[in-house]
Amino acid sequence: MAMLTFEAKYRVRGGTLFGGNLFDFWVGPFYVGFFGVTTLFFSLVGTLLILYGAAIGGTWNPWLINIAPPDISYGLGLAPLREGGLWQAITVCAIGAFLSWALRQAEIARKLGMGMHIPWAYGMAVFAYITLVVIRPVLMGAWGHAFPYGIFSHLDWVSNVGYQYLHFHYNPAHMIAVTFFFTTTLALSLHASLVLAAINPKKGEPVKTAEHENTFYRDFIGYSIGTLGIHRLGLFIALSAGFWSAVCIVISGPFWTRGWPEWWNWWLQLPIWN
Ligand code: UQ1
Repeated sequence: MAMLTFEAKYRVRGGTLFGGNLFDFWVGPFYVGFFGVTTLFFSLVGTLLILYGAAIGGTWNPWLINIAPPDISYGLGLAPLREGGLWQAITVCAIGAFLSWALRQAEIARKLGMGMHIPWAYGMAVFAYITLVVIRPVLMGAWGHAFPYGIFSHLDWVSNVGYQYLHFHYNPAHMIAVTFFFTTTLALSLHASLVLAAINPKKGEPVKTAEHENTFYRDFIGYSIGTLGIHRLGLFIALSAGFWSAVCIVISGPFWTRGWPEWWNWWLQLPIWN
């Protein structure tokens, strides 16, 4: 369908989540909507605050720019701008922008009569971020437990927090998360290669369809999950990766304070060894 016919059919007013007709229009290719305006607002303010933080931070080296959360001594209170208050304001802007973006996805999906899979998928990443900068710090009683905004500084934070629990790879939820991450890359590479193989036959051969895709996997492993199924599986394992990442960090501190290798002592303490 030519783009213009396409637009006449799908660029229709109504079905907004919030704001009625007020922001129910497009600017160039982009739908605006109430949440488009709030996304723009929070991203602009947040970006300017980051630039201000960089300007007073002593370096413009992009690797080293660092905007740190308040010291632990501030607890869950507000800190002065230069002592973590900037980090707090930037976090408010980030969460405002991320939630606005998810709601904009939901609004567009609703206008088009689609499912809510995209906002839920994106929302899982937002949930993991909020777990790191809000849920865990609140459970531990200080904003200072959140990670700093900076390329090297956040890597140092990850390394330091990992060593605080001696060997983070022994965290069972981390194990599950990592397994889901790797399985996601495996599934995506299997799926992408299968689709490309089907639609790129030898010169002169007809393009193959889903029947060939199913037959390949039935010949190969005796089972094909199907063209819809592979996307359900993909979404499930990708969301699971994000979910278990959030779990693995939120249990570290609030629910387990010793080294993660020690957690496995439950195995040695099973009564069956007596
Ligand atoms: C698959 O069975 C399938 O259905 C035809 C796909 O859709 C095109 C796929 O991409 C893949 C990878 C499979 C095989 C996957 C499993 C879990 C058996």
